[in-house]
Amino acid sequence: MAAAIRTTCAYCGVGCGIAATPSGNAREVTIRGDEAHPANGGRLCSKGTHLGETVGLEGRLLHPMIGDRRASWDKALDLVAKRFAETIAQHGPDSVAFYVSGQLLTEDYYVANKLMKGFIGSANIDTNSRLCMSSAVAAQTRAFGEDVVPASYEDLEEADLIVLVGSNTAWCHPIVYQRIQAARAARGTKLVVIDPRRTETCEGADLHLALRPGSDVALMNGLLAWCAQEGLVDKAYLADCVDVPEGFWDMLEQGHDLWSTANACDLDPARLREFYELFAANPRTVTVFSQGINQSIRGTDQGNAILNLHLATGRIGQPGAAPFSITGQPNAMGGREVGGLASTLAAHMDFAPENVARVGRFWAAPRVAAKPGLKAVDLFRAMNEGRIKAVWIMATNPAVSLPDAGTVRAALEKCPFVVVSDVIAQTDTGAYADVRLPAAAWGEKDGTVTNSVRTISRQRPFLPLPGEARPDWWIVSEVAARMGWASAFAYDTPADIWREHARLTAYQNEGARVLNLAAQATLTNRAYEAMEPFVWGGQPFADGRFSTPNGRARLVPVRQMDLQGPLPDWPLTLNTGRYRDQWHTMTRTGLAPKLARHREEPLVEIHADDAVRFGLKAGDLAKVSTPQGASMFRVALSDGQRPGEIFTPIHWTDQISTGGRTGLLPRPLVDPISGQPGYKSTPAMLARVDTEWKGFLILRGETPVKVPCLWATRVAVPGGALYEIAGNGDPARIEACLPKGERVEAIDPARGTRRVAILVEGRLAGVLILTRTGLLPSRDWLIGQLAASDVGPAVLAARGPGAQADKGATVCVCFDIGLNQIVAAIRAQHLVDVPAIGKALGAGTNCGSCRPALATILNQVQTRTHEEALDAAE
Ligand SMILES: Nc1nc2c(c(=O)[nH]1)N[C@H]1C(S)=C(S)[C@@H](COP(=O)(O)OP(=O)(O)OC[C@H]3O[C@@H](n4cnc5c(=O)[nH]c(N)nc54)[C@H](O)[C@@H]3O)O[C@H]1N2
Ligand SMILES: Nc1nc2c(c(=O)[nH]1)N[C@H]1C(S)=C(S)[C@@H](COP(=O)(O)OP(=O)(O)OC[C@H]3O[C@@H](n4cnc5c(=O)[nH]c(N)nc54)[C@H](O)[C@@H]3O)O[C@H]1N2
Ligand code: SF4
Ligand SMILES: [Mo]
Repeated sequence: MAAAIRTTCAYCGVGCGIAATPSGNAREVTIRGDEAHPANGGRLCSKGTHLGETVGLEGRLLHPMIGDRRASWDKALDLVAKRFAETIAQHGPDSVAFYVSGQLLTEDYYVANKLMKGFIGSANIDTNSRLCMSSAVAAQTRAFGEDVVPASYEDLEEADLIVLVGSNTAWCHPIVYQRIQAARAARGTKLVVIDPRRTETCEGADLHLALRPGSDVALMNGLLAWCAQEGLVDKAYLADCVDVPEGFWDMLEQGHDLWSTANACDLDPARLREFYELFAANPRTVTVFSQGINQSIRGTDQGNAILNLHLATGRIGQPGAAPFSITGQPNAMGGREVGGLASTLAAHMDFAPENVARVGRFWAAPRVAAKPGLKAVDLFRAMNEGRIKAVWIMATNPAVSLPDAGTVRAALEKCPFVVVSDVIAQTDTGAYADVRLPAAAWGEKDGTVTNSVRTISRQRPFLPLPGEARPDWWIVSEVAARMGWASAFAYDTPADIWREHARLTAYQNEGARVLNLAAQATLTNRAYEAMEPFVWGGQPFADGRFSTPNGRARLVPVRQMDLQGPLPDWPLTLNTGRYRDQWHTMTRTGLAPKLARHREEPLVEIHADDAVRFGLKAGDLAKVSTPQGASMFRVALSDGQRPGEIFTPIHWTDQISTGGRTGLLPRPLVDPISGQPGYKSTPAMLARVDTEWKGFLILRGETPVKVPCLWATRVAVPGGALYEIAGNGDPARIEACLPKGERVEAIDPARGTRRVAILVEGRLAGVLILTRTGLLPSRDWLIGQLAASDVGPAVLAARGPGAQADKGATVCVCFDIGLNQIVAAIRAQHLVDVPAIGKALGAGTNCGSCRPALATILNQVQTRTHEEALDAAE
């Protein structure tokens, strides 16, 4: 076995260190947490743990493609350069655009930004970070004068109170959540969660405030008004370090008493008061916020409401006291550092004339963009209106992930020239590409990323580049050279780019910007190779000095906007977000059978009252519609939902389902300052979809099939794929999806049951199970038969010899433990806490991502047992 290579996780902004050991055998690799990495100290969540299952070549784009034809790199790059140059010559620099991603490395991002802003001369380069944290960027820039997150993970460990606002940390930043839980166990840190949904993050919290969606400004302003009244405002700090606009405190005097605030937020005043008192009692407060705050049409104001609170109480720049905008993607921060957003220029500089001149000098660039470019939603709108005539999309899947994705597809369809750089051959966005370029994937790419807390770490390659895949920085530099700028893009290694980026952050900085990587500017290639994770910016703002011209932070007056009530045709509000074990459009996590087990279908979660109201029950199919579009989901009842509000996941695409397409639904309304879409709140409607039959299809092998029926969703299983299906009319046509081989069947017309299996040399190649009225057998046993070598017609009974207990939905993916097993063990063995479940079953003892779920189950079983006991006593 080779030595372990230290790299960084492909997924979230926690930025965990990974030790990857290739076996030397094909693309096999053992993944472990890097014990020396400051983010995780060796821990990994379920997604990180199962990264090894996702590095195969299945589905990879391995060659440049022009249309559906394989092309040489030379041909493809020439074509891209030529079409961009022609478009610019004919229609000007603003007729072209790049749409990039927080999943690029800093070096890739730097080169793309330099090409667009310095050489093409337009700022039409925006990134999916626009959808993700641009409101936090805007809020921080307004308050601090620079986009700096003044927090560290250690702050979470030193805080006495942690407030999670609009953040499902247990699922989306699991290792941070584990660090919070460890701190709570060690020192009794209080935890408050502010989220309209009761998520697993709320499990065990001291307080969960299920506020009315969109009422966060009212809540934060109410708390600030109360702080002013109770003498909690740090007047000395304000006098020394913060500009307070005139009338700021007067604004808070009206309508911010406890009762008005509770009313605006639809909260119990007593619970709200509890929060206020926790805040008063614990000056060491960290407020973590993410998409519940950012993804709103008032996201920037919501961010500033939180920053105001921390500035006014002096809870910033001190150990254990910070506002903490936590980032989503692995390199969202690196992208912000190089300036990859259309609203910034480079290296934390904006478009002020002196910055444009400075960056122009540094790059020796002919025509640096002098004004901000189009932000993501506007960029695709401009494309739809014919104003963007050539676009290059890198490492993002906008046909799925932008709001009103149907219109985005229309725009891509209209755009005369679309280039897509991706690692995967078939994506919903790639379907619109004139040219597809094969990029190096995680495990192959080489460079740096910055996590949520400004820690820069290396991503190192441990696998060879497959096929003709190339790093993104190389692809962009080659196009730049072909457009006539070879000398400005003559990079041999990512280290060359890194040094140039570091030099730019330091160039005539003179303390104007916290981001200053001067020490990195002369790094040798060897030192770059060996780079240890390091933090830039230290403890920002510890000295009370900020990046504004006068060095003082600013309180920003923000007001709660009126919230729209339900509309007659759209009586519900749609909230959207993530599942624990899937990543965005599933191009990577979708390959891992274990990760598919946690949620096998896209669900619409609704409150029981709404189920009654719309005539739905758990397991039904339902159509969710909004003014933008409609898609189908499986109904799940959840008492964690507020009545009137429904939730769907963002992960499903056309590649893996016929429904579950959340991207079609959100409206393309954005925050007026940041341009970030309000994904968390769209007026919606719900209706049951009846089908004549339902069932599932299991197929050996990896090649996806399109199942011709109303509902079909696919997940990877060991050795093949499982499709959940439902539809109308004659189901016989579904058999076309089965492979060739020996056919065995059992058809029961009375019950409308149809079971067909295909055997090839004693092995199961495919099986179709359908029913009109009956129950469906357990999928687990049949999936297990894909590995068996002596399968006969008895397979159609769909169960093995002896009684088979149904494990229930998978909770612990590491040890494959299902809900029913856990409930049974809790009851039979009188288990009282999560460690006891771990002892009995192993569940939760590896990556720990399911521990919040185990706590929820325990709680439910215990209360139920309690209720049953009460019933019995009556
Ligand atoms: N498993 C997993 N982890 C991920 C990702 C993934 O795809 N899968 N993606 C990564 C990325 S890029 C990102 S950006 C992060 C996102 O991480 P999070 O922000 O934690 O995730 P979301 O599920 O988008 O939304 C968070 C919560 O905001 C709540 N919310 C909705 N409306 C409101 C409101 O008005 N007020 C408040 N206070 N809360 C509200 C929602 O109910 C939801 O529970 O996750 C990262 N981590
Ligand atoms: N309704 C709704 N929509 C949302 C959100 C929401 O909460 N609700 N959240 C938004 C947020 S926060 C985000 S971050 C976005 C995410 O949305 P996207 O960025 O569209 O999602 P991904 O699936 O991560 O897309 C990444 C693509 O890049 C490819 N890729 C991976 N690595 C590389 C690489 O190294 N090079 C290249 N060239 N390609 C690579 C992958 O195969 C994949 O196709 O979704 C946004 N959309
Ligand atoms: S928390 Fe999980 S997904 Fe995020 S970086 Fe760490 S291991 Fe990766
Ligand atoms: Mo994100």
